[in-house]
This record gives sequence, structure tokens and C-alpha cells, in this order.
Amino acid sequence: MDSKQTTRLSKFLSLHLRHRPDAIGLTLQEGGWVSVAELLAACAAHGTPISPTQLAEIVANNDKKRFAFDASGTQIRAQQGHSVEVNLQLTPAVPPPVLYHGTAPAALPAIRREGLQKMQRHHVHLSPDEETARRVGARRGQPHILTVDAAGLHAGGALFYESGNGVWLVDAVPPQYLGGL
Ligand code: HQG
Repeated sequence: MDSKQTTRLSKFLSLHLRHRPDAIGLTLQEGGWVSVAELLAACAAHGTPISPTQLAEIVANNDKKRFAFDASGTQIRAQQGHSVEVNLQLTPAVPPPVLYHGTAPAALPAIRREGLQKMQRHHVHLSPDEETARRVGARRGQPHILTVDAAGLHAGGALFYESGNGVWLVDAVPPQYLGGL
């Protein structure tokens, strides 16, 4: 597969495994899982055929490890980023003391007032390093990097989760835990 096709198929999978499973007749199971056989049939039936080999290639090589198979290889899910109601069954974990969030300068006035909110997603997404945060923020133009006092927020009782692809998830980050505002 060339990279253009890989990106196109990966976006199609993100759309349906995170946001619109119903649009191709899928229902996410507990944990966000879908049967691989059902997924491939649904993709084909909706004009985007994906072979088992192509799917395995996307899961293995995706730049952000967006998707994962279960241990048996018969089920697949998006590792994070959902907007549909889904319980990823992640276990709360102790975050590193400092995490990072890349955003757009235009969002800063609202973030100063309200802190980081989950917006359309299930959680606020935080990056383990500044470079990753910069890439996330760059999706919206010149990125602005905020630091998050994860140790303080965690000590204050917030639950943190680490997705299978190294993204840290939390419900909200109040402004007093943000640096670089
Ligand atoms: C901003 C991508 C106004 C927030 C990325 C962000 C990541 C506020 C945007 C993953 C706000 C939400 C997540 C507030 C937060 N007022 N704006 N109070 N609080 N925001 O896409 O973190 O390619 O939902 O700063 O790489 O940008 O999809 O979150 O700019 O890993 O796999 O509201 O999505 O990964 O945007 O990105 P998003 P995000 P994928």
C-alpha cells in the first residue's frame, strides 16, 4: 500500500471505530471492540474494501498506533479518541509528574477561564513529551504548548488513564494546574 492509501484507510477506520460505527452498521462492544470479520465486511459493504493483510499493516505501522487487536486477533478497537459513548476499561494509573498539551493560541482565552475541557472527546488528551504535544497542536496551526502539573492534579484526586498508545487521559485540567497560559 502506498502512504496515501494507508492514510485514507486509517482515516476511514478512525471515523467508524471512534465516531460513527452506526454509519456502516457497526455497534461497538464493551471496551470499544468490534469483530474484525464484521468490520471488514462492513467496510466492503460501504465502498471501502480492506483486506486482512492491509488491516494488519495499518494496525502495525500506524504512526500513532491508533488501533489495536485483542490478544486473539479477532477483535479490533481504536485505542483512544472516541466521541461515541464507550468504556475503554482502562485502569487508573499514576501519571508522570508533568504532562504536555499542544493547543492553538486562539483557544487560550477560554482555556485560561475554564482549563482544559474534553470538548467532543471522552477525555482531555495529554502528551508525555513536549515534542508530541507540539505535533498535536500543529494540527491547528502554530502550536502553543501548555504544561500540566499532573502530579498535583493526581494528588488532588483526579483519575488518569494511559491509553495503549501512550496518550494520557483525564477528565479535565483546571487552570491552576496549567503552566504556560
Ligand atoms: C482545545 C489526535 C477552548 C484543545 C491528536 C484542542 C491527539 C479548548 C481542542 C488527540 C478548551 C480539542 C487529541 C477550552 C481544550 N476552550 N478550547 N476550555 N479545552 N480545548 O482534537 O488534544 O490523530 O478533541 O486544546 O494527535 O487536540 O485523532 O483534542 O485544541 O492525540 O489520533 O480543544 O487527537 O490524534 O481538540 O487531540 P481534540 P486534541 P488522532
